[in-house]
Amino acid sequence: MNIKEIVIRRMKMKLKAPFTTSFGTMENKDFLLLEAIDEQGVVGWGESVAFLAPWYNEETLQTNWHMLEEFLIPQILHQEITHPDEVTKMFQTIKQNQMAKSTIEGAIWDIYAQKTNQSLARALGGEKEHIDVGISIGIQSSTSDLVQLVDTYIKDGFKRIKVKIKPGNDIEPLRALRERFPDIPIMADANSAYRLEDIAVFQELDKLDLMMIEQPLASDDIIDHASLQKQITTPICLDESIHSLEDTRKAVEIGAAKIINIKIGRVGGLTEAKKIHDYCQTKEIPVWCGGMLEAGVGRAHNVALTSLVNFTMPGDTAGSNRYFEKDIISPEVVARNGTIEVPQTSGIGYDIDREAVQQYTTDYKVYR
Ligand code: OSB
Ligand code: MG
Repeated sequence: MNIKEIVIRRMKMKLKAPFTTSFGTMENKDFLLLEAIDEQGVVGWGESVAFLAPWYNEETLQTNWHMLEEFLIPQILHQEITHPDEVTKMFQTIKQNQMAKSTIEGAIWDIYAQKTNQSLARALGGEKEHIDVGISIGIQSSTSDLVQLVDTYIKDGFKRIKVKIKPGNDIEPLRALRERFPDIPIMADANSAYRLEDIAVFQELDKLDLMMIEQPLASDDIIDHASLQKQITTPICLDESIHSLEDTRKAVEIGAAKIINIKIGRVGGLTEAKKIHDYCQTKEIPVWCGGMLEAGVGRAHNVALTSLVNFTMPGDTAGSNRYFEKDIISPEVVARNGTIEVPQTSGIGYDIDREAVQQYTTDYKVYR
């Protein structure tokens, strides 16, 4: 393929409910949507998972646009590409900025799957026809609200419940949940809000038979994660710390994580995500697919990736209707009884709803 045109759109979609993490509350999902068109008119889509503000990692919607416009798009336009794995190599001289890189790489994978007449899932080597999904719940204003919400999600069939925690809002809500739901898989995600000195909190959480604790400590401190893991039996799962296969290898080798959350954007794209999956499989480290409150395109990529066999734990990618009144794909991603069907049609397997895309677009630019 040879990409002759790329369109970047800035999107704004209202979330059905505000989402609160240890860093703050999001009311809208603001993101970049990328459309790439090749010389034969085949169209591929990519979605940036960078947020408006750099609270999750250092990338933002604007830094992604800057990187795409100044460095990444010029490397891709009018170049012959035979396989999406080549994109990682084309970006090799550009440091970091994984989410920006992943935005283009995802679109190239979509085009590649279409041109080879297969679903994105199959193109990646995925075999599963259904994937299990859990749900990630933001911090609630009261424990009784949380318990009630979890009750409805369990009735919806979600395969595990993830709860966001922050200092002062951790042991009490988790203990209440465990008392009310003794047998369901529950986990906590701290989004880096703690330090090793907070060990007392983790020793209490360790008594609640949690499935895992996700990213308790700073993103750049896998050494402290290894110390923490030695002191608790609940598995630690790393999210923000993992940007590459190399990060994964080091974390696993020093015992900083027993489970890895793979996010396509955070690791620079599907090619690297697949490498991490394969490595973890050889080390018998389970992986699951994290979420970034994606709209339809990012959600479709997550579904395809999760069809790989070592995604043995339920991911965070719920159906479109958990997040938005109306998504930008048709049909929307549907979770029924905690499972999503992996589409078998060519490419990402969902059509783009161009009317919806236009409705949510607040700015755009075309590159040729
Ligand atoms: O840490 O996994 C996270 C949402 C935004 C930013 C970071 C995270 C999350 C979630 C929600 O946990 C995942 C989802 O439902 O898409
Ligand atoms: Mg997380």
